[in-house]
Parts: sequence; structure tokens; C-alpha cells
Amino acid sequence: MGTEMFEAMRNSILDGDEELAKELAESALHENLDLTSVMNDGFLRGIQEMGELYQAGEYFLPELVCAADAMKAALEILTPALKSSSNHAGMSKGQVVLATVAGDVHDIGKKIVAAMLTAGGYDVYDLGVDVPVEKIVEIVAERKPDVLGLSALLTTTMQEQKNTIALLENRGLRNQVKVIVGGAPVSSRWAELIHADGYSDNAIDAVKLVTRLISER
Ligand code: B12
Repeated sequence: MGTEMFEAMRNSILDGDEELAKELAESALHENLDLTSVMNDGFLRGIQEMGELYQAGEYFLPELVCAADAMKAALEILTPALKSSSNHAGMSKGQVVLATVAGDVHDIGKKIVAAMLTAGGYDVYDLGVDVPVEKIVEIVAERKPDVLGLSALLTTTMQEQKNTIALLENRGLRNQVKVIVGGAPVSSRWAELIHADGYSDNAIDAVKLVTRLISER
């Protein structure tokens, strides 16, 4: 059981079929399917393949946007359940604050990272998109998360990841939080250059990275 359902989930994303993605997410809940598999073997495979097809020039922006809408619709249905299934009785493994940096409105990838972290048992606080450095640092001071994840999809906004780390240092907060960076133009080289604590190019490895960083604390 499950394989065809996972296949249907993948296809619903590739086809950009929002209604079907919602229906499948709802049936996954009714049938009590393992939600981590629903994500990894179902919906996430769809969005990852879509990304590859787009990169290869086989699919274009309208298809990608439809796929993203379908993914968002499925995530909306699954996120509350992902939260309650993993954080049993508030036993969160740690807190992660996420933000897309100032000047940048791309959030599809960050939402996937958020969903996977939630599924992995982390308490995720998503600040949204186009978040100014000051605001990010203020929230770090206030909430004291274990990890801060910064997403940037534009070469011009990557700089804000660097600025955030600099302001954290400036405010004496840098040692309190592990900072990880991601987004299509970001690389491990860039992460090293700006003294981030980690980088990952996909959501599944992002969860592994967070797990490792928190265990090292
Ligand atoms: C969809 C999209 C949009 C949508 C965004 C919708 C949304 N709500 O997110 C819209 C149409 C709004 C848009 C707008 C623009 N876009 Co745009 N966009 C894209 C596109 C096609 C896909 C991005 C995406 O969602 N990918 C799918 C997700 C799943 O992948 P991902 O984001 O990389 O995330 C994964 C990893 O990177 C990682 N990750 C992501 N974040 C984080 C964070 C952490 C902490 C970690 C650990 C990991 C991690 O995990 C994710 C899951 O696997 C890319 C092309 C591309 N190949 O990336 C261009 C792209 C990013 N956009 C681009 C541009 C230029 C723009 C615009 C300036 C266009 C314009 N002229 O108006 C505007 C800018 C708006 C702004 N101020 O931000 C360029 C950037 C060029 C550059 N190098 O700077 C790209 C590369 C397209 C191109 N080839 O020219 N865009």
C-alpha cells in the first residue's frame, strides 16, 4: 500500500494539479499514512523533479509556478498534522527560525525546508519573505532559537546573509545561534566565506544539517 498513492502525489505536483494535491494530502491524513514518507516519497519528489526539468529547459516558469501552488496547497493541509505528529507533547528537538532575506520574495524552497524540519520534530518559526536584517536579529535576541536559516535566491540578496551574520556578531549574539544558509545561488564556498555554520542545497539535507548542529551544541 502507498506506492501508487506516493506516485499520484508526485504526479499531482508535476501536473500542477492543486485540487488533486489537496485531495491526496487529505486522504494521507485520513489513512494515517506516515507523513515523512508522504513528503519524501510523494510530494517532495514531484517538486524536486520539477526543479530539475525546469533547469534542463524542459519545463517553463508557468509550469513551475503551478507546481509550486500545488505544493503549497498540500503543505497547508499537511503542516498542522506534521507539527502534532512530531512534537508530541511539546517534545520539540529544538527551535529553528527561518527567513527569506530583505529584497527577496522567493519562498517556495524555504517553505519546503520548513515543512521537512517540522516533520523532523523541530519547532519552526518562519518570519516570511523580504525580512530586514534588523528584524531577523531582533527575533534571534527575543526567541533564542538553536538555529537560524537564511534563504536567498538572488545573487544580489545573498549579501544580506553576510550582513545578518555581521549584525549578529555586532550585537554579541553570534555565539548563541547556529546560522545556516541556502537558496539556489548559495554554495558551501559562500557559506564558508561569510562564516555561516552550514549550507545545504536541499530540504532533506537541511534537516540532517540542523540535527548535526544541534547535537554539537
Ligand atoms: C519561482 C521563481 C520566482 C517566483 C517566486 C515565487 C515564490 N513565492 O517563491 C517569482 C515569479 C515571484 C520570482 C520573481 C523574481 N525572480 Co525568480 N525564480 C523563480 C525560480 C524559477 C524557481 C525558484 C524555486 O522556487 N525553486 C524551487 C525550490 C524548491 O528550490 P530552491 O528555492 O532552490 O530551494 C531549495 C534549496 O535551494 C534549499 N534552500 C532554499 N532555501 C534554503 C534555506 C536554508 C537555510 C537551507 C539550508 C536550504 C535552503 O532547499 C530548497 C528545497 O530543496 C528561479 C529559478 C531557479 N532555478 O532557482 C528564479 C530565479 C531565482 N529568479 C530570478 C529573478 C531574476 C527574479 C526576479 C528579479 C525577476 C524579475 N525580473 O522580476 C524576481 C525577483 C523578486 C524578488 N524581489 O525576490 C533569477 C535570479 C538570478 C540571480 N542569480 O540573481 C532566477 C535564478 C531565474 C533566472 N535564471 O534568471 N521568481
